Amino acid sequence: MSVRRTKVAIIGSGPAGLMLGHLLRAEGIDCLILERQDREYVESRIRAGVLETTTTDLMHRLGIDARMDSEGLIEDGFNLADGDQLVRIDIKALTGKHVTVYGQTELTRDLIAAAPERDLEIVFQAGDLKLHDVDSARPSVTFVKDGLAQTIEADFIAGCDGFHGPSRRAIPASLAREYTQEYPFGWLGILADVPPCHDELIYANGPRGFALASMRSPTRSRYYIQVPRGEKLEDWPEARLWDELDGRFNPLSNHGVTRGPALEMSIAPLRSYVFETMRHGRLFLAGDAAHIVPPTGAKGLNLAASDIAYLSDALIGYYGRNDDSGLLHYQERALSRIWKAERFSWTLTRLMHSFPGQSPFERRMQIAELDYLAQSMAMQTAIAENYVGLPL
Ligand code: RFL
Ligand code: PHB
Repeated sequence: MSVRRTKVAIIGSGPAGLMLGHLLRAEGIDCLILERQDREYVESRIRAGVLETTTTDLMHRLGIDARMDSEGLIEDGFNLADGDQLVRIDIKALTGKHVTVYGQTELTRDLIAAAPERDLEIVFQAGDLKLHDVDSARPSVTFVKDGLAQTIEADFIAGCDGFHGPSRRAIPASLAREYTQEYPFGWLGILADVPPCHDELIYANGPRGFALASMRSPTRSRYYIQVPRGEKLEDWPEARLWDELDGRFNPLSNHGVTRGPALEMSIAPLRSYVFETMRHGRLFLAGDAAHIVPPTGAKGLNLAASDIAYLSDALIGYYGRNDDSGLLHYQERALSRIWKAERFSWTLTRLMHSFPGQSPFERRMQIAELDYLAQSMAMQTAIAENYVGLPL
């Protein structure tokens, strides 16, 4: 058994863990990242696509921004549709801000590639990871790497291990409160090297349910459609999905849907979830480890980034100025932003999806809300300011 010591042991090399590791190393604070998967797996996961300025600002602060700045697409607006009418939300005019389309996959690759030159150690394939004594002054993490049992003793543990990781479970249930909302559908996504059907994102709520036209670049498209919960990928040959996307987006888009072979297809369930508390002793949770939003508001990765903005400030204050106020207020600051993002994602999910058993009256309510939105600058502004991200 080998034993090492560090200041902050970070569990998980998703965006939350990687950003935290880089921010701490930039201040000379000892830390390391323990990741269950191998590097190739982490670098090929297809997930989020839309970054708020809170997230791009962090990447700029780190100076890991060259590819994001050259390849990211600045989006000044996006569209909501109720079947046959596009309502453009002019986020630039309404908020003075924009969002950036740059895949989580690319952001993760950039953060991993920059790790060696910045002396940030990432241990991939750290198996059977366990947290110990998190509410004591000497917390530790054990794991197995290449058949060898290892212990990391740390001042603090950052649980950045996503929804299924072990960190959240290291907090006794009696000290926490869980809030959950499951939705009766998931999103079936497809990534393909074909030009996007429209220059900006379209979120559509048609008679056949929700669909999203998104992109990764001028030559790479990302589409999603709503499918019932429990639907199997085998039920969706590519041609069936393209037929469905044609039907949804050809009438709405500038360029029409171009078909191409799938680089990836997957189904993700939709849920809202918040775990209160985000701190137990010397363990701090951040990102999907503590909360999940349905992807409708494009908030998951961005919330992980804002948690890390608060948590890194707190740790830097602790080590740099012997000031523990940031650590004491971490959860309160993070949760205030999280709940507002939960509210926005839930509202947009309810507005834009077909719910099984939805009454004709409820459908008319959705249409009326989209119709009202089309005419109301006040409502468009409220949507735009949430979409670009509320201030930290
Ligand atoms: P992650 O990315 O899940 O990373 C957690 C890491 O922890 C590792 N891990 C462990 N490591 C060691 N030991 C263990 N026992 C471990 N268990 C787990 C995992 O392998 C992994 O590497 O969490 P993080 O860093 O908090 O980041 C959160 C984001 O990934 C997530 O919120 C977003 O992807 C959500 N999301 C979107 N967010 C946006 O902001 N904008 C979007 O447009 C957007 N679109 C999406 C999305 C998520 C989707 N899916 C598939 C859930 C679209 C989709 C389809
Ligand atoms: C994506 O491009 O993957 C994407 C975009 C917007 C969302 C969710 C996902 O709201």
